[in-house]
Amino acid sequence: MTLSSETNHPTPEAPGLDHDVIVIGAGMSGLYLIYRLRELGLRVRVFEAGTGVGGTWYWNRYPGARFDSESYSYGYSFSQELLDEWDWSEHFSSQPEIERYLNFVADKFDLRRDIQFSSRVRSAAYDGENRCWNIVLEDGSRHSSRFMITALGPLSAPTMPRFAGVEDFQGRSFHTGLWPKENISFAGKRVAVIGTGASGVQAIQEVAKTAGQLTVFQRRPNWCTPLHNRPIDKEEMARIRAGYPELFQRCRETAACFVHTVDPRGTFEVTVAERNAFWEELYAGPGFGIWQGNFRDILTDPKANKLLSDFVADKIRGRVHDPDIAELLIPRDHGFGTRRVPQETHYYEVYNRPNVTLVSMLETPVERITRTGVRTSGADYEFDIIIYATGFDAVTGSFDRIDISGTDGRKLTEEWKSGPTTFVGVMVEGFPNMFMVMGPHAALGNNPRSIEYNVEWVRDLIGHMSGRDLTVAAARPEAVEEWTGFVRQKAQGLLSNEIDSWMTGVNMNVEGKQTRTLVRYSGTAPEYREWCDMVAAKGYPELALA
Ligand code: N01
Repeated sequence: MTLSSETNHPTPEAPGLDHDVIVIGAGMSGLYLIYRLRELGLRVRVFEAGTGVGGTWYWNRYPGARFDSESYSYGYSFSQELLDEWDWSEHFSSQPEIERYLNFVADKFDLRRDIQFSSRVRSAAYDGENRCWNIVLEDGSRHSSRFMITALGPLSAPTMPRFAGVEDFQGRSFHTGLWPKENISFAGKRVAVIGTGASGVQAIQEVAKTAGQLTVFQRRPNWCTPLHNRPIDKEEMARIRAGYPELFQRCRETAACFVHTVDPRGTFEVTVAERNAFWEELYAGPGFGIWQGNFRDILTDPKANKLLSDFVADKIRGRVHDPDIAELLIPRDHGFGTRRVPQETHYYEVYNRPNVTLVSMLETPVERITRTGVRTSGADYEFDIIIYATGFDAVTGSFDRIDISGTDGRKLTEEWKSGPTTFVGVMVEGFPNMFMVMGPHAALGNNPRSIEYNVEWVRDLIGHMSGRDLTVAAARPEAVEEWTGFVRQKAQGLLSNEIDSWMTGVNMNVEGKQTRTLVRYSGTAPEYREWCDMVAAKGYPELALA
């Protein structure tokens, strides 16, 4: 056991290994891991596929990309200095500002020296004899470490639709999640957007402003509600800064770490007038209030959910001039909030513009992409630019894209074939010394709040091992079973778990992901933390430590 000169903390011996910890990904999780693991005096190496930090906020630089969480609730909370130094310019900041923020963090804490950019991990294999992970990058280089931590992000494996002819298109085409750094002009161009999830909605409302002609290809519509973004001036920022302790405390108490608090009343416990007044207030309020701060039963009681859906449907009808288009934009296959609610700014009004056309792929499916555009069962369309806002192979997809093998060569993709099983979303049985931040079955939501918790939990576990000369941590099968059972139990009764979406592991564009699986933990974040805190307090009996 050696002592780190910087911190006087013991470090786990890793003779002959290149690093103590290899982290995959330099997004919000990876950056914070460097900061916290350095406290243990560990030699950390982060491999990042991109050329810069930011993860999601590095790749998703499509027009209109911005926060759907209040900016100040999304930043890191761990450093008072950082909170004091950084000013947010909008309640829901845009991608360029978020990327600037994450670069500011990387510079402030000198994190870059532990990151190797343009380095995509191809494979990772556990070596039981030497108690280490062997990692191979796309360039063929090999790297070993005692621990491997995945900081891949739940939405980082973009997926293209399985349309014939995608390669044939002679114009320019982009996926929202792989947007280039160069400025793309839409002025006077014929532009298609395929997909109307949160990314598509943000892109559509922005592209419509300048495109010569914008054609939106929508399969299943989503329930979108107004973001109500506005700038933050110096005085308001000072008030926000003064309120940070209360803000982060509130985020610790809410189910999904957002600032919005569920109303304890039931939908049918109030009068019709009270209910409608409350919903009007929420619809006029910022962010996810109408989703995360509504009556307690709107996401569990089908009748309550139907009433709210009808309320939002009427809002859509009131905003779209052409009644036929309005009806096309109203979801029929799922209730409000049972899929992720896209946040919008004049999105529905886009369809009142003369330069915008909506094509329902439910009525006229896309048959193929052609050299000049898109062919549906109804017509041929010509485009200069096609934007694929077709989403991600979520949660487990980024793991599937790396060849990860554990004890006895067990493949992670095989283990998770019919859905992931984990221990507290951080460990997988048969994959010792591999820890996941924001992996399947961790508490998703307002992610940075969960990232900070997850990272600190992993840091504490490694610290616990270091202090006791332990070099292997493996999740016990019975602990995985118990946690997975809890995840299953918490999924019961939530309407969103009865709907196909990335949140239920469905992606029609990915082989083997056509049926719903339990990829997500649906309990509350406080319950999640209570469980994890207990594990740590008891000294990790759920793990085999050696
Ligand atoms: O992806 P999505 P996203 N043929 O999967 C359509 C986060 N996010 O990138 O619904 C035809 O939601 C698909 O149609 P359908 C957020 O958590 C956050 O928009 O399957 N259509 C759908 O309309 C979000 O939930 C922020 O019928 C096809 C769309 O493409 C998550 O990322 C911003 C198709 C995909 O929607 C994912 O959002 C943006 C096909 N073959 C995103 N394949 C912020 O916080 C796909 N589609 C700001």
